[in-house]
Amino acid sequence: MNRYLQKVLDEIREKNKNEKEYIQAVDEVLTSIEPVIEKHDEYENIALLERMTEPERLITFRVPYVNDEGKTIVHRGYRVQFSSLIGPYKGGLRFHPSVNQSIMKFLGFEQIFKNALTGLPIGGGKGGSDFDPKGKSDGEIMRFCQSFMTELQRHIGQDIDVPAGDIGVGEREIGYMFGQYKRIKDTYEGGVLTGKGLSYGGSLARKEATGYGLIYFMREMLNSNGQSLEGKTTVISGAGNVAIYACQKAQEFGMNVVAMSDSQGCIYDKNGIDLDLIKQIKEVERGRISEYIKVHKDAQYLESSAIWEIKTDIALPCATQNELNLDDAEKLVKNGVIAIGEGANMPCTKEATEYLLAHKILVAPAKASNAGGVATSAIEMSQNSMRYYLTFEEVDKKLENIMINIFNSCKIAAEEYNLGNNYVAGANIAAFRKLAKAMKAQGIV
Ligand code: NDP
Ligand code: 2IT
Repeated sequence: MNRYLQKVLDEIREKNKNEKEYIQAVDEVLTSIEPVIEKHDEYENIALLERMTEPERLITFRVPYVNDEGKTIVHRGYRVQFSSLIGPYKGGLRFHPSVNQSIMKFLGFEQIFKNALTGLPIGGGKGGSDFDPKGKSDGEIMRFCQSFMTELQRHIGQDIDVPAGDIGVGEREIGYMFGQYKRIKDTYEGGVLTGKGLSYGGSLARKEATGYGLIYFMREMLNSNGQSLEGKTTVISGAGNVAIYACQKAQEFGMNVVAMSDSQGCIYDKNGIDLDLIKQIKEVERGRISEYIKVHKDAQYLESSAIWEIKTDIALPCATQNELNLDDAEKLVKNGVIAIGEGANMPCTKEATEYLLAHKILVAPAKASNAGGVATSAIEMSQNSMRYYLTFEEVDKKLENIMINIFNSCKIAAEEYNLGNNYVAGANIAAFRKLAKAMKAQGIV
């Protein structure tokens, strides 16, 4: 490996020993940009890679709240302001018990590259808390969100840092946080959060954007390789925001979605997923996906990871990081999968990705294929600044064009470096080149 690259990677592994997800994310990017580094000896002297992999700022804070029994609970809040190179820090907030510094940093790091690919003026950040919204009352969620924002507000602003949703944070949570921000700051600053409700500054199509964008990207990737989406059997892990709207667009495009999952199990319905029922269970009742088989008695309920054992043409991991491992990749390949589309962030382990690419499976990398969510967040910010709203069709069309452009950037970068249809490397190279150029231009900061 290139000496400078190796030195930086060794240092990162040493300095962040306990942060396995962060090391995994950096490792993937740095390894795949080696051909670019080889051409730029000047990067070492200006510590370009060291600066790109060190967050500008990492904030942690206490988040106390009182639960319905009157007991005080304390959680840890985070905001990683990773890079403001090409715009205000931008990225979601995750509320999940697994949240820790490593997960925050991996997500923040990935976000810099993803946001660069969108072509829009947004830097990279991420935040969240180890709070688990599951099973909590609306009152508990509101009090937690208010406490979280009471601290976070001093670090964000529509031209500084713009959070949005992620796992466990949807329109309800954004609403409570927006209300508290506005109350403390005593001003209407519409663009300080995205994913807002439509009644107070949200954008049409933001809710659908990540899932729709994933399918637009898949269409471009398949078409470019002489295939099409129509009629393809598809499995989608997760049953949250990304999974549901990926399923909706997939069905609209004539794909045959036969399985979805949540953190406890997976449903396999050969007749095609009944998405209205999934929405009712997950979006309205906030229940378990297992409820599905009470209505569709011929559908099967399996373990979550069994979703990758189902024979399918296309697999869309849309739940969480490292949910698809080498063993799963081997099963998918054995069963004839042709393409994987990452809706979640880093859902395939390093070994799984390598195996899939080695077996000529088309892989749509998360940084590129799930960028439609944050891109539409940036369109929400523009609308807030303009004080004018676009129609659903206008936003959706912009989203579609952005996804086409992102696919083309990945493809062109991969071709330029003779990487065939390795869009994983293509995405990393395309994003890195843009960031490196901006970094060189802005001096040592
Ligand atoms: P949601 O909270 O809406 O949904 C997450 C879904 O994944 C739920 O169905 C959840 O199950 C399931 N899930 C979570 N953790 C696990 C786990 N450990 N094992 C199996 N299933 C799990 O989140 P989103 O849909 O917003 O996010 C999903 C992924 O997409 C994340 O990786 C996120 O970072 C990424 N992403 C999200 C974007 C967005 O705009 N929202 C944009 C780009 C990427 P259960 O219902 O049981 O909790
Ligand atoms: O991972 C992601 O890109 C998101 N969770 C969406 C971020 C955003 O700011 O809309």
